[in-house]
Amino acid sequence: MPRGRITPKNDIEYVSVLDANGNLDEMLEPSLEEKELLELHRAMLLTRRFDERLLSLQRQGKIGTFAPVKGQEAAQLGAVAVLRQSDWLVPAFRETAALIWRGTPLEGIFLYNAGFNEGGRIPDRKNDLPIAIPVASQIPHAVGIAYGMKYREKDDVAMTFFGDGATSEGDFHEAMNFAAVFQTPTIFVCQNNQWAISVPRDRQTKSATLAQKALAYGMPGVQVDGNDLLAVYVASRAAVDRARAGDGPTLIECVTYRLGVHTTADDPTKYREDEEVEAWRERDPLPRFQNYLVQKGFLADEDLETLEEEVADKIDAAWKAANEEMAACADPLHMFAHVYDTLPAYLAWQRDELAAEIDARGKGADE
Ligand SMILES: Cc1ncc(C[n+]2csc(CCOP(=O)(O)OP(=O)(O)O)c2C)c(N)n1
Repeated sequence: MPRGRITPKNDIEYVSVLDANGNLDEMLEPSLEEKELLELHRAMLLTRRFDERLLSLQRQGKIGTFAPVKGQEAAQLGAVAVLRQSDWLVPAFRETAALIWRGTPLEGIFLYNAGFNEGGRIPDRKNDLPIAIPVASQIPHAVGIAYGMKYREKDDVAMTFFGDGATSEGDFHEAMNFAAVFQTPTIFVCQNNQWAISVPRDRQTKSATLAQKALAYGMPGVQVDGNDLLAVYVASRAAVDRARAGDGPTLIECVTYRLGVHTTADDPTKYREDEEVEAWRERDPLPRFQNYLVQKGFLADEDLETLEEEVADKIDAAWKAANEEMAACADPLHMFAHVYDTLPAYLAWQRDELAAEIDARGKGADE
């Protein structure tokens, strides 16, 4: 009986292109045009300011709870930047940057967070799934869609996003297993932002990396600096090219950090140290990418001022449009409008009951 060692063939690659100050490793720089880089920067700035506005509106009681994206913009934008419009985006609940890049209108995101179903509407001809709240539930959906793409002999891919906490859920493991066995064109983007609400990464897994979980299932895993948009882009480009070529799924671990609250319902000062947050703040993806663009000669201070104004105007206009739509949907009966094509009898009954109640109260007020 032999007793030896089995040495798995694969290992984990680590990719970083920009250092903490935005200095470039020229050997690894992806070939992106100035225009594309500036579009990505615009989306990053817009997302940052939009996220800040959402937080301010939530604190004023004008929208409900939401999950801020601050700090994770590069991890999302670097990944979705390689998608075609016909590819599929399968988000969780923190993917504001990805949604904005894919063309979800800001007013829709405002509406959704203000509790209006209308905000969850996916724009026509966009292959994006709605926001998924149950942790990891979206991951099998992405694999199913990718399987469908393969079955139909299309070369579209499905990209899904999730956090470090999601890798402890059964859905993650079942999805990874199925994807590898059936070589589905799925890109798994794990945003390891170090915390699952108050559970730190070292209570989530004993693995040295999250990327290495891919190896157990028989697919490539890569770890990247998730605060470096170019590193995420390089890894995602390779993963998407592989998937389109019929070579199956990839797991990308973006090492990043949630700079703000988990959602507006928690207080992170109760469970994490200020020093940790400060250390990560120095690696903020936004100034880092801006430094890179300045060094390339693509961005000057005046450009930034103009862009800040343009972004602020866009957000103001979207909030105005969202308010108009909210006013148009203010009738409580509106909640029955888009749930079903044909309302089931029990809901039609509830709607009629509510209408009668409103009518009766209205009459009461007149008396
Ligand atoms: C199945 C399920 N369990 C618990 C929750 C409550 N919950 C919401 S977010 C969250 C933590 C998620 O952490 P992670 O996957 O790392 O993503 P992050 O929030 O850090 O982006 C939990 C436990 C939920 N939404 N769904």
